[in-house]
Amino acid sequence: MSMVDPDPGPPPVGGRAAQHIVTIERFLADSQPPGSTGELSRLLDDIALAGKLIASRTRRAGLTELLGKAGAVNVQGEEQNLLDVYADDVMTALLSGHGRVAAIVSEEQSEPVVVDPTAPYVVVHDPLDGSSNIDSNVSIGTIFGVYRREDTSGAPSEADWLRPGRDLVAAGYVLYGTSTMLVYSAGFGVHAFTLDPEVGEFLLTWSDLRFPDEPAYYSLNLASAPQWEAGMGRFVDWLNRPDTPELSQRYIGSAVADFHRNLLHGGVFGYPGEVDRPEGKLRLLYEGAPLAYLASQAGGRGSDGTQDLLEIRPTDPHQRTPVFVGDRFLIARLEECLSEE
Ligand code: P6P
Repeated sequence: MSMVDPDPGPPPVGGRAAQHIVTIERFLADSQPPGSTGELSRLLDDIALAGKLIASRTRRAGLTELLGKAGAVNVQGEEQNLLDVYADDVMTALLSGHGRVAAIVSEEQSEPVVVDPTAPYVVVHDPLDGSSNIDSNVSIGTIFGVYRREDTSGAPSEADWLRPGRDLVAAGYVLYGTSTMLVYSAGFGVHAFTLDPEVGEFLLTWSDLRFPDEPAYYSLNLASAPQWEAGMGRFVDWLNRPDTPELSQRYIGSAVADFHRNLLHGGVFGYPGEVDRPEGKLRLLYEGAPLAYLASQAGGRGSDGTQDLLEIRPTDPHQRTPVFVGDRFLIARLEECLSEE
């Protein structure tokens, strides 16, 4: 077997570069809390396999029929890409049939899908966030969150998935970019793995990732500024003052990619509410809350502009919310700007 040299390069300011070759399966097995059944680890292994399969197709999207549109429109009213449908199908297939997942809430499914009614977990996910960028070869990602059911005696119900993000037992994303990375937390820090396509393994690249103390970026679509409330203007003005942290503006239009860059190098990502869309665009359950969970595990925060995203209990699986995730100092300043009259 060729000696895999995952050469993670220098760790970002807030992480520890891997010193040994560790697969995600081994890392999950070794980091299980005492008394664990191993079911959550195996569920996360299933998601890692789904990420490998989706990565394989995403890498070739430009060369196969998958680049096109599926011809359908999802519950969001967004035209589905073939890759959206493929990613959703793969996640459903790999999360079914093992007695681990009772129900799946997906951006691509109008209703939650009941899988194994007496199983202990519920998975919420956006199978391919940022898919509108597929044809321009921009990084896109799968975002997921895992809840442990409090009562498995009956069939899964909305009490199992309409949960605040503080109830998550794990969350993460798979980023399909220049390399494929899986970043997750199960409540004990944030850890990043890079897929080595030659051996088909996610290898530990950085452990205990934390937002650097000094942020470098802010990610806002300034073209939408005329649609924002006045407080957002005060925040952007504050960001650009000479006596505040000198940040660069980077906005990819793919939340996972923006979040990932800010996690490694410091910063904040935001999708504010707008005049004609005060609830914003991103979904609370399977986009905002998982990213806020990761942010909180990495020393940052998630907010809707007024409160911690992890405290909001959704009333609908596809509920939208303004989303701000990243550096806790920048988010505190943003909340101040939005609260000023
Ligand atoms: P806009 C991608 O469609 C997405 O859901 C997020 O990944 C991304 O941050 C946002 O929408 C981009 O939206 O309106 O700026 O193009």
